[in-house]
Amino acid sequence: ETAAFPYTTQKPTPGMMAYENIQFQLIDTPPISRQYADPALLDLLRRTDIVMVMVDLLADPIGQYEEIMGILHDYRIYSPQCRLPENLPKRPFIRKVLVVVNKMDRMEDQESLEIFRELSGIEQPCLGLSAKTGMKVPRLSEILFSLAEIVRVYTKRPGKEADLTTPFILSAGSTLEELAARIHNEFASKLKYARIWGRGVRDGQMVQKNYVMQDGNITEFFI
Ligand SMILES: Nc1nc2c(ncn2[C@@H]2O[C@H](COP(=O)(O)OP(=O)(O)OP(=O)(O)O)[C@@H](O)[C@H]2O)c(=O)[nH]1
Ligand SMILES: [Mg+2]
Repeated sequence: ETAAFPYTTQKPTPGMMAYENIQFQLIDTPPISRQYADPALLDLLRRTDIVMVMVDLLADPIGQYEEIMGILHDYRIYSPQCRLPENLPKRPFIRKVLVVVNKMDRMEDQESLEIFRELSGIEQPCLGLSAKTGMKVPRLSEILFSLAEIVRVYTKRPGKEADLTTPFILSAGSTLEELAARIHNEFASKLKYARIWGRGVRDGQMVQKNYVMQDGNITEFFI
């Protein structure tokens, strides 16, 4: 739901964003500001994978960015790029932050975005887009995919085709053994080797349990 007046979004509202054959769950939230930052909402942010900070290019984006980051810091939510204060009373919540600068409707706005980047000294990943014209909106799902640090892998039976519509999602760096364990605990202990197709391997290359799965790999298990 959108409207020209503020406080349209009153409670966290989930939605999905497609990226190739997977979907990200996005949660649209009410705004936060120095006047009103709902502690329950900040608690939700502490538990998300990626915090997307939306700022409006046409309404003091640097002020908005600094205000939001300040509130996140008050709740001990820090992006991996931030230097942590030395005297934190409790453990910090390190959360990836993506800053999205919206309302880049015109070509000239590119320059304003550069000024925003320079003057804010922003260290987090930052994407300028226009929800209105759709400019750079497809880039958003690509950036979310790379920030998520996940790989999509597929399994097949010998002599059969893999089902490429329903990948297993693993965190980047996961091994063949971890994929096997995801399918069945017992499977991981019985696993002898696998054949792999896709990025970084010869077609049907034999690999061991410690092989690090790559995005798009197709796997045939041998037990
Ligand atoms: N020019 C322009 N206007 C936009 C763009 N995206 C959103 N808007 C307008 O900005 C206004 C606010 O949009 P919302 O989606 O309600 O913004 P919000 O931040 O969710 O606002 P609240 O839910 O009220 O906190 C609406 O009038 C939108 O039409 C854009 O890319 N360019
Ligand atoms: Mg809203």
